[in-house]
Amino acid sequence: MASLAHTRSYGERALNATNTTAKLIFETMERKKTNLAVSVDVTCTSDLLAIIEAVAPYTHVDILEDFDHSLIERLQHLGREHDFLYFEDRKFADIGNTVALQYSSGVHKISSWAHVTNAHPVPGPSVIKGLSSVGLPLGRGLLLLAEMSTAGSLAVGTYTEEAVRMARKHRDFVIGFIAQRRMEGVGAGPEDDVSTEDFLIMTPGIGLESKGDSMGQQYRTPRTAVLETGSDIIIVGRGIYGTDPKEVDRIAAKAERYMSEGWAAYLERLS
Ligand code: S5P
Repeated sequence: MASLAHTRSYGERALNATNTTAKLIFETMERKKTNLAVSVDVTCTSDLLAIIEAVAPYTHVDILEDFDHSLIERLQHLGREHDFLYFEDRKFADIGNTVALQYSSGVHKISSWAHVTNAHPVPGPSVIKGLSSVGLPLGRGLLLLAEMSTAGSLAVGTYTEEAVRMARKHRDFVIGFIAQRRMEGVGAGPEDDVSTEDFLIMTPGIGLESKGDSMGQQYRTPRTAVLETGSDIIIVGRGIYGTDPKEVDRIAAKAERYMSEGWAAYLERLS
C-alpha cells in the first residue's frame, strides 16, 4: 500500500515523528502556518541579518551560507524570538570520518547551531554514519539530496532509488530528502513496509516570476511543488531576496506572498 504521509496534516505527522528535529519542524510549521524556507545565499553579515529580520515572521527554516562564527549567538536569539529553525545547506559529500569533523568542528561548528543539514548520498552510507555520530546525540536531523532542481542533474533513476534505500536504513537520523517529489516507496523491496513511511520533502527550485536562471536552475511554482508533487517545504532564495538585500519591505512582501501560496496549496492538498 502506498504511504499517505502527504495527505496528513503537519500536526499529525509531528505526533508520529521519532526524530527530535523532524518533530520540531512539523510542530513549528503547524504553529506558524508556514511551509516556507528562505534560502539566504549572501556573503555579507549585515545583508544576512537584514534578510532574516525581514522574513522571520514568514519562515520556519533559514538556509545560511558563508556563515561567520561570531553570528551564532545573534542567530540563535533571532531564531528564538521569531520561532524558526536553521537549516545549513552544507551538502556534505565526503567519507564519514571527514564529514564528522566538518560537521562538528572548523570555523562553522555547524552541528552546534543548525537543526538540519544535508548531504549528497554519493559516498554511500559512510556519509550518514559520520554525520549521525555527531548529530544524533544532539537530536539533529539530516536530509539526503535524492534529486536536484538543475537541468541535467545526475541524481535520477537508480541513484535516487539508492538514496532512498540508504535513508530507510537510517531513519533515526535521516528525516527526509531534498527532492522534487515524494519519496515514500521509491526503491522499496517486498520486505519494506512503505505504508507508514513519512519523509520530510524539502523542495528548491521555486519561483513565481521566473522559469529559471542562466546557470541551469529550474523553477516551479509553490502550488505545483506542494499540490501536484507533494513537497512539504518550499525553499525560496532569489524569488524573495532578489538582487538588493537592503530592500527589506519588498523582501518581506515577497516572503509573505510565497508563504501564503505555499500554505494555500498545502490546505488544498489536505482537503
Ligand atoms: O537541487 C537543489 C538543491 C538545493 S539545496 N537546488 C537548489 O537550488 N538548492 C539550493 O536552493 C541552492 O543551493 C540555493 O541555496 C537554493 C535555491 O536558491 P534560488 O535563489 O534559486 O531560489
